[in-house]
Amino acid sequence: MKNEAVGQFELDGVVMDVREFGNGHINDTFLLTLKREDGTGKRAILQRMNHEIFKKPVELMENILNVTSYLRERIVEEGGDPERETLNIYCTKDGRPYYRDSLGSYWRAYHFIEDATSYDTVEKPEDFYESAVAFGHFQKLLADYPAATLHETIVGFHDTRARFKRFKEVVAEDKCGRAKEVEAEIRFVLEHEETAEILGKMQAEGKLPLRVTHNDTKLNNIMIDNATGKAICVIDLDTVMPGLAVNDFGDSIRFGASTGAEDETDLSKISCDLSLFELYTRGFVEGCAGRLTETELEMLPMGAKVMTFECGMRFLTDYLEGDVYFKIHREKHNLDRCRTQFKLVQDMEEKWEQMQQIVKKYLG
Ligand code: ADP
Ligand code: GN1
Ligand code: MG
Repeated sequence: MKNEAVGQFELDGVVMDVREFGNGHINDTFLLTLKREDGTGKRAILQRMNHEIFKKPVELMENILNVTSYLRERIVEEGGDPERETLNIYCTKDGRPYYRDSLGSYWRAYHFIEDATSYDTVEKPEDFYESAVAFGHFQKLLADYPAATLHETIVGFHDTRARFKRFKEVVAEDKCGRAKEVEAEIRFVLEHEETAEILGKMQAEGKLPLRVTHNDTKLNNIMIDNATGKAICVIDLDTVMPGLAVNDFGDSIRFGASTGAEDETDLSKISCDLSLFELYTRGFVEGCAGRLTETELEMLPMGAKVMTFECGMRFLTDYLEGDVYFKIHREKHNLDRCRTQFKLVQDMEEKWEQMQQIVKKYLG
């Protein structure tokens, strides 16, 4: 259906080529090559939003339009370049930020951010540091955004307690008959009930403030400028909604401070690299520019552990449910992903004291 969608957007030229692009687990992303009237080339991104996951794509696009317009103003105030430092939407020929095709799928198009790369692994520690500054800065830029006006694009997205409860239901149902083979992993989840509880509890008690957060702070959701090495743009804004700063921090650590890929099958390659942890902590605290409370700072290691645990639990839930949420590229892919996350949690537990010591350096 991409061919139907391509023709609907008010693009900067004639579409010459359409091909699949990127390594996201959720949306279908395509790269469009365009030819402008003056004969020069241009590129654009076309995405089919996953409306099984994002149930209200129209509200989602309203969030993105509002957040990117707001960011645009802040970026201009800071003297930045809003064409490259935030996502820019192409509207359809009838002026909407999305197109609904004849099968009911929703599509959107973005300006392509040229001369920048999104990395799937930390190739250079500096990139990870830069991504930390950018995610922290993103939070700072949105600090005064009226959070209550944002739609919750996935209800309870990082409500780890609710996910824990759902996990137990999925195990009890065991609709694909897979529970038997993953008894050890199930036990690991059940032994971590406290980890599932802690941040929600602190939030309910008013110890952690609700902020506008990104909620999917993987390294590949940042564009890094090829020439300067600076992280210029935070992308994948589908999950921007009220959340916890420690979770934004934690999700980055989960992905970027791991010594192996998210789906590595050799678990001996998986651990939490403390020098990357420290580098990210430094960058994130700098980017947030004094906005984090003392309790938030103290809870950064917990954010890392909870996000890693939650993600592992989500992969395992999806495995037990028959791989209905995350895109998989091989059999047991979600199980492999789950195992790396639990290995990381274990490793963080062993390094807990050191993680606390690192964060202490940035307190006060
Ligand atoms: P998903 O939710 O599936 O992860 P993303 O929005 O993160 O989807 O897009 C997937 C990939 O496409 C990104 O990791 C990035 O490489 C690329 N991408 C997305 N938007 C842009 C853009 N505006 N310019 C350049 N590349 C982009
Ligand atoms: C998904 O969309 P993507 O690939 O950036 C997921 C994240 C997970 C991540 C695990 C909307 O992120 O929550 O942490 O996969 N996004 C959604 O790699 O569920
Ligand atoms: Mg992404």
